[in-house]
Formats: sequence, structure tokens, C-alpha cells
Amino acid sequence: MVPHTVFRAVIMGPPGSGKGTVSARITATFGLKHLSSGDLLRANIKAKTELGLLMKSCIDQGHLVPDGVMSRLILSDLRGLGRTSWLLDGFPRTVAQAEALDKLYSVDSVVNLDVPFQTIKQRLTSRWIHLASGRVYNIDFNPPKVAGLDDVTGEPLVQRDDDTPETVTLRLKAYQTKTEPVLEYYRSKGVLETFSGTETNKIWPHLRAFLDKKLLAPREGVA
Ligand code: G5P
Ligand code: MG
Repeated sequence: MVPHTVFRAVIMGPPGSGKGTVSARITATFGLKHLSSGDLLRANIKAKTELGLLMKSCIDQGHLVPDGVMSRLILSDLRGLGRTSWLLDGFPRTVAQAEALDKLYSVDSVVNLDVPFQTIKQRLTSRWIHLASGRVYNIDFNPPKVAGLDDVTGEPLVQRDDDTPETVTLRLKAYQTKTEPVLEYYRSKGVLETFSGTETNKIWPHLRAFLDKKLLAPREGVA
């Protein structure tokens, strides 16, 4: 189902909570354009752009990229999308980023994946990704059809440099200090909806039903 009016959503949740996995289901079901800040940064690193080279060590150490850099990157991509429905994944990740986004767009819904940290740590060491598309696999949860290769292109899968147990711990800390306040920011605006659980397949039907309703509801200021 493609929404008839512009729908702007954000998906939030700690590292490894399933934002990428759920985003793929949302885009396939509802036709929103998916924009992942992490995928964008990894594409820059792979292409060895100036930005990618500058940010690689920061990302590999589990630190956040500076707000100004991140906001410029994402907001310029959003401008390029024009009047399209989109789903932001991984941005905003600080209150400053949320405020920068707010200056240009009002967000209709923020879905928050509330997954316990213990569950996450086990998942990330068995994650494999297709760098060019951002497709995500897991040896235990959704393995590729052929080991080590992307289902769609047949290209090799890679592991992320920031998926080591030590870096995952640092990323979770950064999430607690910098990103949890963003949940409060959106809660106070009345657009936050939290989905708790330890399995994506159990969370998904609830999230899908929620978005079904949201996309049918008339929204303020849209034709
Ligand atoms: P990213 O790329 O945004 P994170 O840390 O926010 O990275 P990540 O790691 O991409 O989030 P995710 O997308 O939430 O996790 O999770 P996922 O990939 O879908 O699922 C994780 C694994 O679990 C996969 O293998 C999946 O198959 C599996 N899985 C899913 N569901 C289940 C389940 O039910 N059961 C099981 N067993 N497995 C499951 O950001 C990376 C870095 O970029 C910088 C930062 O340095 C950041 O650390 N960055 C920013 N810096 C500043 N500001 C921003 N806005 C930034 N955005 C990125
Ligand atoms: Mg992701």
C-alpha cells in the first residue's frame, strides 16, 4: 500500500534492535522511501569520500558522528526526495539533530523498538550485511539462501567493523546518553509509539497494524 498523502516517519531503537530489518518490511508494505544514516555513512566509507575517510575511525570506535555533519548529510538527501513519504532510520540520534529536522519537516510518527540490551549483544556478532543495499542477514534469524552471499545480487556479504563486542558496548552507552533523550523529545510532542519485545516477528504484526491505521488517518496540513 503506497500512502496517498505524504507520510514522514522515524524508526528508533538501540543498535541491533532491528531498525534495518523492520524498515525493509515497512518499505515493502507501505512504499515509504527508506533513508538510513548508517548505510549512508558506510557508503561514504566504501567510496573513500573525504567525509567517509574522516568519519570511519569515529564510527569504528562506537562514537557518534558530529551533529552538524550528520544533519547536513541527511537533510540534503531529504530535500532531494521532494514530496515523498519517507522513513528515517538512525537519524535523529541526538536532540540537536531532532531540532534540526523539525526546522524543515514535521514528523507524523516515531516508532520505537524497545529491545533489551542482552538480546541485542547476541544478535550483532552474527550479523552480515550487503553493503551496497544495506540488506541485513543473521546466521540465526534470517540467513542468506547461499552462505556468505546476498540473496538479490549474489555479491559477497561483509561484517561491520563496529560489530565487535567492545564497540557494541560503547554504542549502547552512546545510545543511553545521547539518543534516549530524543525519545522524550518525541513523546512530549505526542508522536512516539513504542513496541517492546525480543523478537522482530512478534513485534512486526503490532507495528504493521499501527501503521495501517496511521496511514489511513487524515493528517494535518497534507493534501
Ligand atoms: P547505524 O548503522 O544506524 P545502529 O547502531 O543504530 O547503527 P544497527 O546496528 O544498524 O543500528 P539495527 O538496524 O537496529 O542495528 O538492527 P538490524 O541490523 O535490523 O538487526 C540487527 C541484527 O539482528 C541483524 O543481523 C538482524 O538480522 C538480526 N535480527 C533482527 N531481528 C531479529 C530477531 O527477532 N531475532 C534474531 N535472533 N535476530 C534478529 O549507525 C552506525 C554508526 O554510524 C554513526 C554512529 O557512529 C553509529 O554508531 N551514526 C551516527 N552518528 C551520529 N548521528 C547519527 N544520526 C548517526 N547515524 C549513524
Ligand atoms: Mg541498521
